Amino acid sequence: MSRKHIVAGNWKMNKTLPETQALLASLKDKKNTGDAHVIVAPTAINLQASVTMLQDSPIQVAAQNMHQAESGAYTGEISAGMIQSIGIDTVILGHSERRAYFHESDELLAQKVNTALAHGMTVIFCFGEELEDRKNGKHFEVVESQLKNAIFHLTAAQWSNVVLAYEPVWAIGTGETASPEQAQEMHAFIRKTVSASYDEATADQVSILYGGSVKPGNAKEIFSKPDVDGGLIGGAALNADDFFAIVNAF
Ligand code: G2H
Repeated sequence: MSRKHIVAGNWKMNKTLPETQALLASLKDKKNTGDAHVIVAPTAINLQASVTMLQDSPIQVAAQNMHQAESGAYTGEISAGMIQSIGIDTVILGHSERRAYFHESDELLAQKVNTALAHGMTVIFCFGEELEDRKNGKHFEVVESQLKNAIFHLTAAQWSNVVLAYEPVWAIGTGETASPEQAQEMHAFIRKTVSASYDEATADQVSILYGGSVKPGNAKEIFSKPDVDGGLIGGAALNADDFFAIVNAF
């Protein structure tokens, strides 16, 4: 299987401009010894400077969010066209922090996904169950409904611009990590669900990343699982040594 391995750093609301430049300078010096495609997602205000700094680097820049509308009276928001106009064509959508703190529903996310794909952008689509769901044995059901409500309206062809990121909410920034077996079990379920709604070829080509307290110490084992194609990294992406230890776990 020749699915792309991806390690993406979601910097969240961290790093001022000087701090962003310092971290990017350190990242540029690191050697990628494996085959992972590396992405960083700094905060919106630092995207342009990041693109400029990474011009001669294979490290790609992504946005953490965008609005579903083309333009207009949406104070504080950024559009797909604005992101693309500075040379970025990848956006993270549906992160659990956006869902929890900014009330982003599956329906809204479906609109954002549509806008991004209409622009030819690649979407890293995040989803995952909460602790209560897992305790109640509803984790598969919740994940399936998040996928069905937000992205299963896409055509099979559109899936070539979709990357999935399974992030169990109970493992985000908590130090708790899904075990490699739990990650594999869910990733295999996700792939089976995509296959059932589309076809095997679509399911086989989509990269499914795991996110939630991935660290240098646990990345290799998680990434060794057959349906785990990479990681979406939060806290550990804020340090160049830690991030590249994870990148080089492939
Ligand atoms: C999950 C992850 C990055 P962390 O949010 O998206 O963050 O690695 O800090 O759990």
